[in-house]
Amino acid sequence: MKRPPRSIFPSSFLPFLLFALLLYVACGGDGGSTAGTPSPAPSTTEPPASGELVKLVLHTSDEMKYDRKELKVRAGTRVELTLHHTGSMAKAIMGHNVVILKPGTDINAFGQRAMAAVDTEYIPAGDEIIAHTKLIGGGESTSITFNAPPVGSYDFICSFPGHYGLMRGQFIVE
Ligand SMILES: [Cu+2]
Repeated sequence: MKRPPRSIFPSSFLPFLLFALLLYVACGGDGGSTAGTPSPAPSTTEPPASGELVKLVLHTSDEMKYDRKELKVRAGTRVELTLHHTGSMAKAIMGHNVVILKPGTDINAFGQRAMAAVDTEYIPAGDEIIAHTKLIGGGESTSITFNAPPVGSYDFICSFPGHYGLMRGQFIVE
């Protein structure tokens, strides 16, 4: 009959051993990934609630205009909207975004409030917005993904100060 041998280490040795092991793992015992623990991919593109993913693209430049006046999707689709700014002017001078507004929104009133919302890059507080991209400058691109709203016609604008008069179009769901 064997009895387990009595530990040859003093009991205070065990915490030290665990600490050394942790240190080894933390320092990249697997061969040195410096990026830390792998993080999941950005969750901006959740799986569609229903229907297919439809990709829409808008281009802008150093002029105050979009290359399209109309965007069209079918009801029930998930929409990926990408905005490209092909100009070279800085965001603070010629920034652009896309803001899709609920039906019945007073664009002028919204645009005036947007102008004052400097801290949130011209996205005012309120409930008129269905979806919006972030504000970008020349050479940048940005995408958003959202579920198409119900059948209808929705205004979209650029909410950068002074742009909504020219930068606007219709987002149509049919
Ligand atoms: Cu703009």
